[in-house]
Parts: sequence; C-alpha cells; structure tokens
Amino acid sequence: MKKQILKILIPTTLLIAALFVIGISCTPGSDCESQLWYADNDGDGYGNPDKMISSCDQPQNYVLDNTDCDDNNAYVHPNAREILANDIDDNCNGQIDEE
Ligand SMILES: [Ca+2]
Ligand SMILES: [Ca+2]
Ligand SMILES: [Ca+2]
Ligand SMILES: [Ca+2]
Repeated sequence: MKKQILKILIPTTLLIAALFVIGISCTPGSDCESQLWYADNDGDGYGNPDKMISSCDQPQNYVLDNTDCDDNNAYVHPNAREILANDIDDNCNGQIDEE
C-alpha cells in the first residue's frame, strides 16, 4: 500500500518541481519591460511614428519619441524653427511656411 502511494507521490512531486523550475527559468524576461521604439533615421532625436519595433533595450538608431514628421531631414522636427519660403513644414505643426 505504501509503495503505491509513493508511486503516485514521486511523479507528482517531480512534476511540480519541474513546473517550478520552468517557471523560474522564464522569469528573467519579466524584469525587462518591452516598449515601443521609433526609427530615428536622420539622427535628430525624434522618431518616425510609422516605423516602430517593440524591444526591452534601445535598438540602434531608435528612440522613444515618435513626433518626427520628416525622418529624412534632421532639420525638420517639432522643436525646429519654421523657415519661411522653403515649402517645408519645418516644425511639424501641420502648417507649411506659416509666420
Ligand atoms: Ca528623426
Ligand atoms: Ca527629422
Ligand atoms: Ca510649420
Ligand atoms: Ca518652412
């Protein structure tokens, strides 16, 4: 009778132990919270809202910002000064060459 109990008990214990180990081995990923990174192609520090990836660590040439309206022009970003008469929305406010 005792042997039968052990026969059931041992595999159950092993199974629980195995699940515990699997659970522990999974946790290293949990202390890293993945976030969305946006491509900063022109290197002005402002990201392209159309080009994003999710990652824990900052990928090269990616930033957390997503407000660059022209990621091929480092002079165009939300903190840039509007340059008149260049037909470009330099400061990303949706208006071209406003005063
Ligand atoms: Ca940029
Ligand atoms: Ca830009
Ligand atoms: Ca503008
Ligand atoms: Ca302009």
